[in-house]
Amino acid sequence: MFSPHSFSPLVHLAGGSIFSNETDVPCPFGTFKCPEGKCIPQTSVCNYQKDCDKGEDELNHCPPPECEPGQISCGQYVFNKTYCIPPHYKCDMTIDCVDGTDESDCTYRKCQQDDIRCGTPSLGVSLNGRVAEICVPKEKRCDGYLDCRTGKDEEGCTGTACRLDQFRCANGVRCIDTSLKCNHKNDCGDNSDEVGCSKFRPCSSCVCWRVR
Ligand SMILES: [Ca+2]
Ligand SMILES: [Ca+2]
Ligand SMILES: [Ca+2]
Repeated sequence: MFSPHSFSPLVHLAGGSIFSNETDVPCPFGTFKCPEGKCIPQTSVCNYQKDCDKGEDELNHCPPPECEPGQISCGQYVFNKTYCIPPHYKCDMTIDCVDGTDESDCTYRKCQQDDIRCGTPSLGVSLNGRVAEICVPKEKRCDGYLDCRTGKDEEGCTGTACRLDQFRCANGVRCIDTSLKCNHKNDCGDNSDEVGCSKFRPCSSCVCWRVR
């Protein structure tokens, strides 16, 4: 005879839910069984979100996510750990990638006497037995861009300090995403993001207009 358990998933299905918290019942076709017994849709496996209680749906050889344009990827993908980083996080003496590949194969700048000293990175990299410090050329002081992750080079300067992967508007008020540069829209407010751009926008399926 049937045990009450064998009916359980069907009862749940009839109720409009595929979730079952019983560990000894199979999950309906097309679903994934979490160790705690929960059945989750197959589409929730490797969707970069934890659906099983302990995230087992993301731990079974999921492919790494695609990084946003302009970002670079770490060597190893581990769920819930940093995998995509902006390029300037490479070789900045702070370990960002779970496998540390952003700080491998680096030639660090030797600090010059008149350099700006950024301070010891939060995750200090030991070079030749001493904790190294990142230094940036003095020209980077108050140029509106955060060359030091500590922000030391922009301390006490006027205007907004932008990340290195952003565009800084000429009026110094705003930092915008670089994708907004030359998009024929005045995102800065002073139009500086549209200065020096090509007069013609690239042709796709649209009609090309000459922009005066
Ligand atoms: Ca780094
Ligand atoms: Ca700077
Ligand atoms: Ca724009």
